[in-house]
Amino acid sequence: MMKKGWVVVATLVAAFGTAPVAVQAAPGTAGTAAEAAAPSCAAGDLCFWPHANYRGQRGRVAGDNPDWRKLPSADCPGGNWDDCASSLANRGRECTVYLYKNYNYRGEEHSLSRNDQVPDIGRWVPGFNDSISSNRWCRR
Ligand SMILES: [Ca+2]
Repeated sequence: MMKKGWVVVATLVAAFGTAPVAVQAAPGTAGTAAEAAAPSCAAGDLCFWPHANYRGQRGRVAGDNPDWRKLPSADCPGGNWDDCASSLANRGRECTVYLYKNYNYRGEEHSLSRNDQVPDIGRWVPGFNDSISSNRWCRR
């Protein structure tokens, strides 16, 4: 067994002399990209922004909201969050959040898992940018 083990090590060194560099580089690159895109959003909240890449004045909710017209925002064209969100982050404590194109949890629906985020809704789901009008948490 000992002899076989030495043979394996020798083969690995010979065949993969540059492998350790590649193995180290891959996780480092992924970590850097994730950190650069990390949005600022408090625990327990669903956060959203009027522009892609978490830009503009951040909005937040912690519960279900059947009508985003009731969520004011000076940074949205209509003065409220209806049809305004372009990026999202789910920092809820329990579950997935469901997002709806229309009021009262109707119309096109898309879900965002807990601790997940979307830097650009238009790239995430074409046609869903600037269209969210209600949200609720967990599947019921
Ligand atoms: Ca809408």
